Amino acid sequence: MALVAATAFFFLEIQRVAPKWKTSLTVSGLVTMVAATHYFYMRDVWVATGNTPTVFRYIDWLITVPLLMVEFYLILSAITKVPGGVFWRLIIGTMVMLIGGYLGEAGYMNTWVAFIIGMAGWAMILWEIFLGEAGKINAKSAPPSVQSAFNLMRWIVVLGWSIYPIGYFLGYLTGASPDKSMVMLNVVYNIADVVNKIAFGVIIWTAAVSESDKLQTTTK
Ligand SMILES: *C/C=C(C)/C=C/C=C(C)/C=C/C1=C(C)CCCC1(C)C
Repeated sequence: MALVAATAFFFLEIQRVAPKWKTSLTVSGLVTMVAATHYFYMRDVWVATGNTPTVFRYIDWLITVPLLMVEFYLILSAITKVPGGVFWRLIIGTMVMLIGGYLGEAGYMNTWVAFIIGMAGWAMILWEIFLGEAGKINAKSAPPSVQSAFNLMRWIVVLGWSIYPIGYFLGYLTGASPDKSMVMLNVVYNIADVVNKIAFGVIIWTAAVSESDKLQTTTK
């Protein structure tokens, strides 16, 4: 329900911000909308069968995580020209991370090997936003409000996202009984999704509103 409410909020706020920020808010609303829809599917699977809805969770992530990565690209593009390589490196890192995780969770690969592949994908993303070109463009060209948004967003990708590998670890790698560990896994993933999708969008909304207000006062 929080994801549904966040969707309404982001979509309604689109009309309040300057044109070059509208796409960022649209994408934030799409992320929470796609996730809310998948949570309805996931709830049905869980209630009807008691099984972990792994397939729906990964379909959701395969759509929403690339969209979150697009946000990094968009907020930098709102202020300067950004090479396409930034976008592709973020997407490739995302795919390695999620495909690795899925192969482990769905039982197609040893859970430890899959975990390590997933961690490598996440490391690629972190490298790009901290030390790679995206991080450099932010440090060089972004105004203070965008820099602080970019900075908060990348800490979400470090701290907020670290909840997922912890969930995976608790779900598959502790040796606990599947019944208990699957409840843990789902609770942890659910909390992580709320934080990482809604808080991430709110940070972008803050930068968009403050940059738009600035434009308004300078043109008056
Ligand atoms: C909205 C959904 C989001 C932000 C999902 C993010 C998912 C991850 C950061 C998953 C990470 C994983 C690893 C780093 C290791 C392997 C297992 C995963 C896929 C859970």
